[in-house]
Amino acid sequence: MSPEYDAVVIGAGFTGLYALYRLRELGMRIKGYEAGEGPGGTWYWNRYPGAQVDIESLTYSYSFDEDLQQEWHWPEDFSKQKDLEAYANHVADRFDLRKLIQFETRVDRLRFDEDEDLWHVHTDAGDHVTARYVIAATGSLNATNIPEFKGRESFAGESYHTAQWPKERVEFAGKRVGVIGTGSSGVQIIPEIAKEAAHLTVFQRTANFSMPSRNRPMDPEFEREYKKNYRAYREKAASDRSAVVPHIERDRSVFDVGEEERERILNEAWAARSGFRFIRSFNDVLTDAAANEVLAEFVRNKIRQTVRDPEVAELLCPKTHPLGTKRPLLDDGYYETFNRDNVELVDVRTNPIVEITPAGLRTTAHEYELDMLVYATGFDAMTGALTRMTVTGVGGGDLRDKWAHGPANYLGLVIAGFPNLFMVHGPGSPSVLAQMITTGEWQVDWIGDRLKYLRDNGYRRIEATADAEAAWGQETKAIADATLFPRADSWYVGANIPGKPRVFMVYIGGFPAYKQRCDEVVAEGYRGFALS
Ligand code: NA7
Repeated sequence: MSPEYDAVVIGAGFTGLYALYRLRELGMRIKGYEAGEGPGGTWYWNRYPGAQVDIESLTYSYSFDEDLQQEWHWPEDFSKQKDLEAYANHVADRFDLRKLIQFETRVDRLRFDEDEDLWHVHTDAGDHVTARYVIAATGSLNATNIPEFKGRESFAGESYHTAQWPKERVEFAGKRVGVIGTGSSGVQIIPEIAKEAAHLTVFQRTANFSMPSRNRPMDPEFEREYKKNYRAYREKAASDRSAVVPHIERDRSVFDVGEEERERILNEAWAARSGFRFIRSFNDVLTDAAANEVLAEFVRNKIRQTVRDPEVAELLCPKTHPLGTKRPLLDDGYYETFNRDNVELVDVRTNPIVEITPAGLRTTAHEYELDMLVYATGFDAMTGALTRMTVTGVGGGDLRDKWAHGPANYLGLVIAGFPNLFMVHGPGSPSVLAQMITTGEWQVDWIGDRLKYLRDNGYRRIEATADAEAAWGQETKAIADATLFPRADSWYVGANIPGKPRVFMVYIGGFPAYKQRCDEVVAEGYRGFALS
């Protein structure tokens, strides 16, 4: 039996779009499925007020087409959701990708046919197609997490999750709004709601480290210069561990410099508008707890200088995890928001949320009456998009069972027992700890090269060996264990989802090392893969 498609691409976010482009270039018969009504993935779904990217758009954008990067104009340094969504639509049209994608269709079941070496792909719209390969461009932060609070359904007011925000304008004026969550989404939406709502109550379980983005309209001179040297900037990003430019990198410890010099360096890094850059102002921030604490205290002092009420300021000071071991945030006036009379901060670490009531929310200390509840409660990160589908591999193996103790994988790209299935930004890849458009392009190119090789050499099945997978798991764990990352209860380790196995899910050896590892494997005759 010959499959209908050479490949199905799941997801039309930025990597899914590029995967469609690239595989079509290779002359493949392809089909894309996308749950949203349009392309953009993260930037389609997260349309809450204040949503914007925290890496400069001249970097956080496609590099595969020179005309595209020269012609596209980003209005601000850090693009708003609507501009990123417009860009995704532009790319879909410009490269004629839309016709390859079936929108408003969610892939809900994948089954590998061992006799025919192909995937059966089923959707919630009742489609059933076959494809030799499946590319899961399903995103790292796609499966939304709404905690199972008692009484959640009983709430009489409006409620929204930030990543399922309606397309229609949501009215905050005159309302008592509660926001649960103070991660990236929380710190972006909170200042926006505060400007309009009658009253805003912020329910904070964990204070986070956030830096000012100082977002501003694109400077035409800067844009010209950047575009003139785009190739060099892209090369720099490709050789950077987080795939970002420009960056500050100093090969010295926090303790190698005197206090004055350290303060100067940190202030300079603080102004650099990037958590990645701030952390890398010294070389031991993520490996030495004492060094980390110096930077953490620097940030806490910024918070104390900004927030007028000392008790509120102290509550906003992160003390539960080392700086950088949860995503460092960028904000536009987050801390200043707590100087407003209509904003209240509630500590739900000390007094946890007990239940949602028809009238609002009750903690162990108090009941809060609310007209609207906003869940900025994040995602079942890295694995949720795949484990929410039913994925059946060889011998009837279910991916959920396979990943019950952690997301075993090889190179963050493939999973033993699930042949011909490739992940982009999967667990075990640099994923969310690097700039995801550039790393996504690279992973898609790598996958494309493999598919071409398989086709040109008459193979129709590729799979990771169990040994290679186990070794990759040990390698990624060893890299993480040499850092402070595993100490934090972050979504990088699945700590935000009750019952999720605690495994550090990101490859943090850096993007250049990651590329080298993936390329070495190929150069060594597809080490760790079985081809047939
Ligand atoms: P995050 O970063 O996972 O933030 C979710 C927030 O919701 C975080 O403050 C959580 O507190 C809070 N949360 C989650 N569950 C609960 C419960 N049960 N009670 C109280 N508070 C809760 O998601 P975001 O959408 O903000 O950002 C995701 C990523 O997008 C971001 O890191 C960037 O990479 C882009 P916790 O910290 O778990 O105590």
